[in-house]
Amino acid sequence: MAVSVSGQKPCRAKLLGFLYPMFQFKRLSSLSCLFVALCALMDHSLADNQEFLEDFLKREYSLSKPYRGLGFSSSSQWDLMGTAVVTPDYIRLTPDLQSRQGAVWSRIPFFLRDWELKVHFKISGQGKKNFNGDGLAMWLTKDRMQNGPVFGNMNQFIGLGIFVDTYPNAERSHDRAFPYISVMLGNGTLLYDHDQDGRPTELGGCTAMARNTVHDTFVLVRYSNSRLTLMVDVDGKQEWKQCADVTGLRLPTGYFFGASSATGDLSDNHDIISMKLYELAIPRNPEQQQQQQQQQEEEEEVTVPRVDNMEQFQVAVEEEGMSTVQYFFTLLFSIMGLGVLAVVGLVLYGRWKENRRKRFY
Ligand SMILES: *[C@@H]1O[C@H](CO)[C@@H](O)[C@H](O)[C@H]1NC(C)=O
Ligand SMILES: [Ca+2]
Repeated sequence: MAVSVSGQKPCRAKLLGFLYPMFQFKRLSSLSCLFVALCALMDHSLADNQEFLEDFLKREYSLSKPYRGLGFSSSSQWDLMGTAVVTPDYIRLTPDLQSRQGAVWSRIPFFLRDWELKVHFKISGQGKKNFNGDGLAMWLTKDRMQNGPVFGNMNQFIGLGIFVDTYPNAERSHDRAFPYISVMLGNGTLLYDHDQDGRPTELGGCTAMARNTVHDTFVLVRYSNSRLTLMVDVDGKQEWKQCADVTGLRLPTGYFFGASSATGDLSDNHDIISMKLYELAIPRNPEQQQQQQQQQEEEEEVTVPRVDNMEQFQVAVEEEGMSTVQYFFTLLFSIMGLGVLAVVGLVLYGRWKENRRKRFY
């Protein structure tokens, strides 16, 4: 059951744990190709490995077919909310209809420190491109089961939000293509701004053509040692592409996983097929272990989510905006400047000609 989805790409999901230092390379694709090839060669040893690694799947924090008891059984570890419904093959957060909000939330507070969340989702609808919305979000937050304007969850949330934004609200849509996936860390006062598609609070993101695809679409969130990496697999090539990488991100424990979605004037079907939480076993030597312990003690004090080098991101976002505006004005003034020069040139030329004519008389 739970194996069915991860079974399609067993080697990559497992090997990612050992690929960690390689994430900095953008050319992850070629690496994963290599590993897929290696996996094929080592099929047998992997079969042994599989059981061992399956232990790291934390079923209590995972959501996969068949969604037994979900939404009505008291023994279920997840709750449904709003328009969310369970079918044999997916959890539909919203149907392709206007003004709907739906969500699914874990009931159990989450305390693991090194983890990886793999979300299999599907966004589909009748609307033409950019006439659909609004997208879906995945959460690890202090509060659960709240209604609100941020993809069907409350604003000023506390914790992590990963947004698959399918509609460009801001006029400046030319600077990025949609759907756009982004990361935000809420601290209770920060506001997600829909009108700007969350640009001011975004810690990182990427374009991901994850709507109306024939193949499966996945997002992978990895959190370990205060580093959050976001990867996507939406091209049907069975490889992860890096989408965001945030260091110095402090996230308190005891939060809840969830996924939510909302439609407005524009709509889509927003489906969750699975959310699988893996505990990461990070190999550490004793020195690192001590360091880790120290770090953990420090982290006990983290009660509000924060990013150590927050300013860096804010500047980056502004700079990006400025440069576009600057570019526009530079171009505008250049054209205007050339126009003025041309007029001045013509006037001067005219006078010069007139003077010459006068001289000849
Ligand atoms: C949340 O972050 C913003 C921006 O970094 C900061 O101005 C604000 O004081 C923070 N709020 C809390 C409750 O820490
Ligand atoms: Ca949007």
